Amino acid sequence: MAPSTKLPKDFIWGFATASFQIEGSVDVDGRGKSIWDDFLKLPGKSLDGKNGDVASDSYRLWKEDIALLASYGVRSYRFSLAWSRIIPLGGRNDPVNPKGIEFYSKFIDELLAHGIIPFATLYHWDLPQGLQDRYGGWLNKEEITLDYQNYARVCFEAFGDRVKHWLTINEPWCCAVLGHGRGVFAPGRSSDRNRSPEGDSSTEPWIVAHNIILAHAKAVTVYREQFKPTQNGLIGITLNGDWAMPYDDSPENIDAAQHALDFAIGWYADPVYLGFYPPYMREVLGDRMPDFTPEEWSIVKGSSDFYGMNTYTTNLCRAGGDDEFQGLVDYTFTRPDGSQLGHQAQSAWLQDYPDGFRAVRLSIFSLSSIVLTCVCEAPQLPMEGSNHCNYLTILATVTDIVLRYLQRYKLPIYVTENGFSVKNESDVNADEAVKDFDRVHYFQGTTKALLDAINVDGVDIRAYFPWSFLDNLEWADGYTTRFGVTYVDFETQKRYPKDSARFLIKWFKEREDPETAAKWDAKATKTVPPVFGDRTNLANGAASSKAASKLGSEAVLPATRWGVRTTFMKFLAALLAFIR
Ligand code: GBH
Repeated sequence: MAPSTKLPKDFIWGFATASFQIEGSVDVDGRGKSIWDDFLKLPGKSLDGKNGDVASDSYRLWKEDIALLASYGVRSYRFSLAWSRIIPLGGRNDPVNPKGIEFYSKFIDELLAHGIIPFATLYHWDLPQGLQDRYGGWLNKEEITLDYQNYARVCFEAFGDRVKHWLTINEPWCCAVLGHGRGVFAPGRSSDRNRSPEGDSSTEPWIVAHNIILAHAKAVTVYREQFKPTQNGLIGITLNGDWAMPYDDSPENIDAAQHALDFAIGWYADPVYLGFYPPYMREVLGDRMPDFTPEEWSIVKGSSDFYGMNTYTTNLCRAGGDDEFQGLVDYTFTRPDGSQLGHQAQSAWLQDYPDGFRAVRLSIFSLSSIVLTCVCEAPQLPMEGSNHCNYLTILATVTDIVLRYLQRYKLPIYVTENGFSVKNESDVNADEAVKDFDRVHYFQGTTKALLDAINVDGVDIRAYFPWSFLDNLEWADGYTTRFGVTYVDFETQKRYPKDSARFLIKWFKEREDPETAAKWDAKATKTVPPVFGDRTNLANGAASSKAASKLGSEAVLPATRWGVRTTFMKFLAALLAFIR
């Protein structure tokens, strides 16, 4: 029997963002500073010299943004709460800011009114500056774990009656390595004295990661003990994890791929899901690698209800090099024969590589079987240009392998980020940028892999959130790099849906389980017309007529929230499909 082409019951999809990348309005309504506010204003810290003072202006445009999301027909929205709006100085004895609570509270209400499930991240890198100044932020285990736990408690209390999906920490690897090792992200600490007057890259990243894991576990403990019995939500951490493929089939490079995964994913996932640090990390780091006490392990192990996964690309791994943050493994996108692994994004670390995914169909508890298959198959495939789509049908994508690899943690997977930055997208105007072919191509590959992982390989995946809903502040890249499925003109703050938005919306609408769709449609008390399908302009009137008509003429999407007539049409369509 052919595998199903539908998504499972209750599958959640939507788009993702993070507070500091989109909100702006940094000094209104009592917000305290975060470590990113001043960091980006230091010379040389952001690529274009710009900062987060305005960003995508979403703190002001929140209602329009939710209307736009609703017009896209999403089922969920992944956003993050700004700690320093809620507790401006950050600490457990510092005052809570009623205006911060009020903002996110009405934000959540508005999402729910549109039938959109709020998927809230507590921490997406914007630590209150107050805590950095007071005691060194994530470096101070006693203080930060209690302050984070308190902040989490305040959020559960204020929003937990309505938020049923919590992410504790986004990508702790980045806070540890980029913030305290390479020094390219706030707070910018590093041994490199050209970069930072203080910091120790050989010790701090391991300490920071350790403290983040414990803080996460403490927040989860509070949730499970004090809130879950009445609020009944899910809570977990979300980790970045790109696939690691051996450069060739030499034994040392096959080991190198596993070592890369140990340092990128296992560093966090092994403690949280399995209750130990990867032995290879101890081997490399010796006593620089911290350990938990038995009591700490007892709350760390099992401290996530699901596997939260952010994934973007694949790295070819070669043993050697001195980069400890990559497990003493060299990364490259250039194959032994000189060809590129995939299509290059604007971001140097990102290539679109949609073929690793389906190379192995077996269950994935043994890494070597996977990588061997990849290595054997991948180099013979045509890699560039129009052939891409052909081999998509032969082998799907990298994410698929990652998805199956993560089954070793034996929990449902929520894909909380996945996306692509189109090269030079910031150099063209809105009319050009919305034709984001490379991003569409990327999502063609990853969505196919997603579906195959679910329906062919039987991986339990419950959600998918492309990054990002809007073009936004791409951290140290400033505004030079765009990941949005919606173009933002940063001069006017107008929003223009890109072709990738259209592709994804249509893709998900066509594959949603009809009962699930009907159930969620019924929850909306407010509706807006779909942005694609009837040529209606966006809620804020921002779509260029050109972009809107281009999109409208090609993609007529069912107006799923428009009641009985639509339901009947859908029923007819399903019946026809069945007869055929
Ligand atoms: C995500 O990180 C973030 O959660 C999100 O905020 C961000 O906007 C989005 O991706 C796009 O970047 O500096 O060469 O050592 C993505 C995962 C992991 C990708 C670290 C960049 C840097 C490698 N990131 N990686 S390097």
